[in-house]
Amino acid sequence: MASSSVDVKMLHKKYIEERDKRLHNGNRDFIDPIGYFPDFDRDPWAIERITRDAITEEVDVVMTGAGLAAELAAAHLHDAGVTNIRFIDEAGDFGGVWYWNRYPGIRCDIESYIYLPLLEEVGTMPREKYSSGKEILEHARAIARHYDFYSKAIFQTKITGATWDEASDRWHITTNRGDVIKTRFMIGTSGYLHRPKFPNVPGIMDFRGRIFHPSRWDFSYTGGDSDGDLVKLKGKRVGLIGTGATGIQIMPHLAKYAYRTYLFQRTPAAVDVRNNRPTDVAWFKSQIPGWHVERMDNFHAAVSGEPIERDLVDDCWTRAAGRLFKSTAGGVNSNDPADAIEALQRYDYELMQSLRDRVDKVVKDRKTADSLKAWYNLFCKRPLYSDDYIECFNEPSVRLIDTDGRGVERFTKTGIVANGQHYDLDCVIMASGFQVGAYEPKTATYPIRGRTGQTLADKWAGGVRSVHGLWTHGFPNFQVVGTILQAGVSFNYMWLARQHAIQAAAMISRALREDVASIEVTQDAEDRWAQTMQSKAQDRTHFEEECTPGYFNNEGNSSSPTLFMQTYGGGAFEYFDILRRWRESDYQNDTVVKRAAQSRKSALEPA
Ligand code: N01
Repeated sequence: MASSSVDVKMLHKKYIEERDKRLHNGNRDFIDPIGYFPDFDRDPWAIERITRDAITEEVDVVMTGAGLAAELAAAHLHDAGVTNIRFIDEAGDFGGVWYWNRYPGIRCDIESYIYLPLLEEVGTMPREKYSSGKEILEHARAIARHYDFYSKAIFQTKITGATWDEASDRWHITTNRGDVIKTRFMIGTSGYLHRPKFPNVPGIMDFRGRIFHPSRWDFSYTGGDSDGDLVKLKGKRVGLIGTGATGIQIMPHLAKYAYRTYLFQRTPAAVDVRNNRPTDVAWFKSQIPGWHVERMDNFHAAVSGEPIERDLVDDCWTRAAGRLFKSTAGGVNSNDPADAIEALQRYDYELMQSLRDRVDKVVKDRKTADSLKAWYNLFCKRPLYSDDYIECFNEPSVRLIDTDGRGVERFTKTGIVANGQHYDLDCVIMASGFQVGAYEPKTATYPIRGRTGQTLADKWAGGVRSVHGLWTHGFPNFQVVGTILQAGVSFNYMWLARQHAIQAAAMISRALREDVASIEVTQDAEDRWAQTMQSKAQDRTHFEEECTPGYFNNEGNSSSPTLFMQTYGGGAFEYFDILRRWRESDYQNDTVVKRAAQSRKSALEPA
């Protein structure tokens, strides 16, 4: 870190001033583009429309999605001997977010050796320390081939409803292809980053140029592919909105190809170096069996500030988060003396100052450099890493339109108005994020009706209520994989999804072996988990209130609990231990288990 001394008082004042600008300005309302923008009702990657007859069948398990979390769940089921399964996905292939998001520059910011699931099982060696989206998609396909998942998947198929039938103890799933699929168990694997959002900027529907979200990139308009080479942008004026993980990956490619690229910035991104590099083949081949999970555990221990002998991943995440996240998550705030908190805050100030110093070193134009400096604590937003984002502001084609926290004012037919000035544009790319959050109700596209006929969206309208974030009363034989609310979290989403997959496979395979018709968590168990969540809650209120708005702190709206405050506060290791103890017990205190004989009897009874 470059800077050793910082003016703490000045920085605190500056951070609050910058936060206030954004709290009271800038349009933070969003619209769901689905139904408004035709791009969202079609699949840009579909080579052809699959034609097939409607399916009527009965299986043991349905995965409501075919992303990496679904593949993990299915792989663990496979290992437990459960193979009568089905994946249903609107997409045309496996991959989930990596199927839809193919924008230029897409790359995972978590190390490939811990992010990519099932590396040892499938025998994949990632090409680089941080994989491209293309490579991750290839790996998703390799997993599917390895486990013969293609024969179990129906793609380009939207689920239209899932209803629990108490008489037969089956979920009845219907689709837009006329399918009726009955299943004993249903695993919710639709992820939490599949619903894009557009800011509700006045006039957005009036814009007559090309406008799209990165998760529906239009390469027929830009040319190129996810590696870049956007040759059709030559001569075009392009506007980019968004300085999150997505926006900063796209920007260098626009800068290289468009005649003019305008970045409409509401909040500057805090960007550290990525330092990507090719995999050392000899090192990779020297890993001994079991290395993959060990490395994932080591990463999480490092970023949680747990004691470790050696930081195996050794990147910007482990170096910064190890010291900072534990404190900002409340661990230090609640237990440590005030001087420890002060020391950590000082470390955060210094780290952020080093990022601002880097901007000064790289960017030639002083005004642009000043505008690119981020004034907030590192974990107010997801930390960002790039080796070409800051650098691209030296390109003569690039214009940074710093709206000083206000965001763009409005769209017109021909462009965007920001800071009172009109910018003529041929194309606007809305890297404005996703509806991050719960599996339901925010992101649901179809009703899931439980035992009483209530939908999950209705049940969770006031907040998620569950056991471990995975099971919920009134919805038998239904488990979510890869959820974050009421569950333990990790910056490595795949590590979390793996634990959920292990849980689902253990519970389902055991139920099938023991001829169990249904398992449902009790209301009492749900209430006890709510109490546990409360007793373990990390109080991040002070930290998050001082943050610049973003999806970590409900866009600055403190009237409801923020994302992290709804996650298990005891940490992921402790949470995983709770899951393990639960599945190794007979969980009878928490569930109502119905045997198959009981179910057949009830099915024969008149309604
Ligand atoms: O979205 P975001 P994202 N005017 O919500 C801006 C994952 N991911 O798609 O900062 C102007 O982070 C908004 O501005 P501000 C990852 O989990 C992972 O980039 O709020 N600007 C912000 O800059 C990530 O966290 C990888 O002021 C407006 C941006 O839009 C999540 O996806 C890679 C605006 C939204 O940022 C989402 O990232 C990529 C307006 N009216 C993504 N409205 C990995 O590598 C919004 N913005 C694993």
